[in-house]
Amino acid sequence: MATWVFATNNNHKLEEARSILPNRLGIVSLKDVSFLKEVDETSSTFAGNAELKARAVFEEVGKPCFADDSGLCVTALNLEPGVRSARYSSETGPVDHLQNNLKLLKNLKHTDDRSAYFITVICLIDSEGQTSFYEGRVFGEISREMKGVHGFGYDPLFIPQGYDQTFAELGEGVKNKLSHRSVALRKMLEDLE
Ligand code: ITT
Repeated sequence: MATWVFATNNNHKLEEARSILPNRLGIVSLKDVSFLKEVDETSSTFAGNAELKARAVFEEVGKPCFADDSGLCVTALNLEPGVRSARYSSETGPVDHLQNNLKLLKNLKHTDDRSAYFITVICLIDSEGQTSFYEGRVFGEISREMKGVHGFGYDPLFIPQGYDQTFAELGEGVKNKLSHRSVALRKMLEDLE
């Protein structure tokens, strides 16, 4: 059976992909292929960073793979934190999701426009080294306080359109139906089949 390496160090992303994609795709992790390097995300675009991550793994491991770069874009903040979502509260320190959420709440404190979207761009590299890109978005609003325990990142603050609870309250069943990542992964799956 063919296997696809999901080039991510984020175990939540890996779990989401494994529950959205069929088992027959044989998704393996970076750990499974002993890829231990950190890839610097130096591009100013989601597609550019997704390609950097996928390319680094393809070149070292030689197996078909895909990577996603994702983030939260908030209308009232000129679409920030965007590509800097992981390191919003500190460019240099370790990723701190709590501090990121607190910074976002602070920056939106006096703002009534709470609209935002999550975006994912996947870069897939096939066994011949050909790249393809798939994008997914989910629109919603930023809550006035953090709520819920599921998911990761900004999930405690993101209320998807049509719901009145955050992704972190709604849990993985709902998130995996609606999310930016699930939209992009389903486009990728359609293309592969
Ligand atoms: P890899 O690069 O190893 O895949 P990462 O967590 O560093 O893992 P990104 O560079 O794509 O991933 O950064 C994504 C950041 O955007 C992440 O740290 C969160 O802050 C936010 N984010 C992305 N997808 C999210 C989601 O589904 N739920 C909540 N926050 C998300």
